[in-house]
Amino acid sequence: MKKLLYPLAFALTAFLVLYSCSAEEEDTTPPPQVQQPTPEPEPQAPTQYTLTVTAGEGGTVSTEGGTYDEGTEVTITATPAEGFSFVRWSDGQTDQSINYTLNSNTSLTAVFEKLVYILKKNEILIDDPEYNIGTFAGMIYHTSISGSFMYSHNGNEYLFIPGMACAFLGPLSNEIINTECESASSEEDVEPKPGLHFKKTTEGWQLLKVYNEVKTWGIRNFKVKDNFIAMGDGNEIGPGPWKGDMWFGEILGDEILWKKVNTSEEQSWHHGTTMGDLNNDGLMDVGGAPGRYVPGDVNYNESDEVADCRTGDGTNGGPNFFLFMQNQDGSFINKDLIDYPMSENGCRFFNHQFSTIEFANIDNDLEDEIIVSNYINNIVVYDYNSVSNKFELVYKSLTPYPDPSGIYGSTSIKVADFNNDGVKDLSLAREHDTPQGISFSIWIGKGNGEFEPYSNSDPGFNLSWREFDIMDVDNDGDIDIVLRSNFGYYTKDKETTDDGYNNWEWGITGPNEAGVNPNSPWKGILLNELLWINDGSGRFSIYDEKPLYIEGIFPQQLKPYKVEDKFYLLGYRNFGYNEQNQLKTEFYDIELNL
Ligand SMILES: [Ca+2]
Ligand SMILES: [Ca+2]
Ligand SMILES: [Ca+2]
Ligand SMILES: [Ca+2]
Repeated sequence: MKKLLYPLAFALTAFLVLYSCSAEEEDTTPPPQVQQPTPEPEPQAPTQYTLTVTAGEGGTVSTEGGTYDEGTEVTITATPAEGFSFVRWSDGQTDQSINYTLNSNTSLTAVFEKLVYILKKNEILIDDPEYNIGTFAGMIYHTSISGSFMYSHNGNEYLFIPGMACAFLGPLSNEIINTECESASSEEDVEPKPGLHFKKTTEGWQLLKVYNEVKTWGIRNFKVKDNFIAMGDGNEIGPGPWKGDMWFGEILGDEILWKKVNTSEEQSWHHGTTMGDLNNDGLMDVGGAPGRYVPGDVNYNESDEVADCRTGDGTNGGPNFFLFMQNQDGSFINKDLIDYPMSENGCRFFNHQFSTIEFANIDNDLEDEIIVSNYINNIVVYDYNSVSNKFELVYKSLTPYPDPSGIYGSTSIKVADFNNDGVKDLSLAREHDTPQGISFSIWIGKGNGEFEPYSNSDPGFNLSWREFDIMDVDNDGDIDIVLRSNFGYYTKDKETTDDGYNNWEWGITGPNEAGVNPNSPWKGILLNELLWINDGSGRFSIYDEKPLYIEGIFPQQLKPYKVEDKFYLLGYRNFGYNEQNQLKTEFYDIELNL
């Protein structure tokens, strides 16, 4: 069979070759006049590709993609969520909305990043019908002292600006537009002023109330704890001796129920103010320093021991702190519960002024201790002795630190565990009116009731801060320090650190004109130097991970607060009065992403 098939296959091949040659020859002949219609070519199925579009953290995309014919142009748009900005697409394109032509299977991701800050501005008008024009402007501008405070209650945020006399400043520089205090020789010559109470709403910060129930000359120190507030008048009107009232507030919804803690005979200069439970009866007690000078029993008039006691009146007396103990009925009574120590020569220890006071439970027993500091930075702790029913000296620092010259006045003490060893530590702010002066220091608790000076930071006077808050601003578990700014931190150039935002002292008018003078060289604020970040051991350095620069706003005060893990600075500024004598006030609510 095989032999038969072979010649057959050969013959067939020869035929095909011949036929093929003749077909080629036929191609050269003209086409026929009438052609049969050629069938449409079978339509080729187009190539399809898949586009996958996804959004990274912080935004959305207009489409998830799909399967498209080759060459299809698809429009896709990336939209950042609040607090984020669009950066780019994963293929490198930087337009938020792109037309993408599909030529292969493609995945595209929109990349977003968190904004350094979210700024919300709102402006309000504050009626000032009853008080001298300039009063509220001076309180917003806050020329001198540091008593404005914020607090949270029932998930809401509040700001209280205590009344201040003798601060009648216009919105520009140091323009005095009211002279009520020009000839005042003491606070008695001047009417105290009401506080201003604000709340954060969905429409921004709004005035809740002008608080005529709590009129003050100048609050310097305050403390907010649980639902209670203590604030002490630390005005320095006239040559002194200065005096004012201590106030206790109970937070009830949007209200604060204020009461005066002292009698009129008990008015004092409350450079320091604190609050806590000194006797474990569940009622807040209020403390004020330096307190009242109390003469001693021994007269040293005729010997050089006068110098040893240094009391000025030749006795072994000294200032007694005010300890306003709260009674069950909510009233307060000043009780002299401190057993002030005497030295061997019969002089009283610490007969100089202690300018700040704090109540805090350092040893974790049932009561708070009394912690005080004076102008040479001694830190002294008194603890309750249930046998004597007195607070007795348990610690006195050996070394004035860091400045033995004694020119740094203590302004406030705050207690926290700054080095995370489970033992409470102290932070202490100071002031001085020279450019070298304002600083704060950390004293580490040793666990035996003693403290050790550990670190010292000097943010410098040019930053114009007074007092500080402690909170974990960057959510790393370590307590950080936030300076409380009086005037804001203006900058000419956000990149300049040596001659820019800190090249400014009180009295220079430039920064105050910024925002209203288009030719002002000041461009905005730089917030880095407000934030002192804890390295976990209790050493602090300026936040420097990125510039916290905000262009075009010039707050006169900046106050920090936190809501859950979000960190904010609330700034505000006055722009003077309108024709109806209403104070124009602008709020800058700044959420920072650190
Ligand atoms: Ca108590
Ligand atoms: Ca205690
Ligand atoms: Ca500690
Ligand atoms: Ca921290």
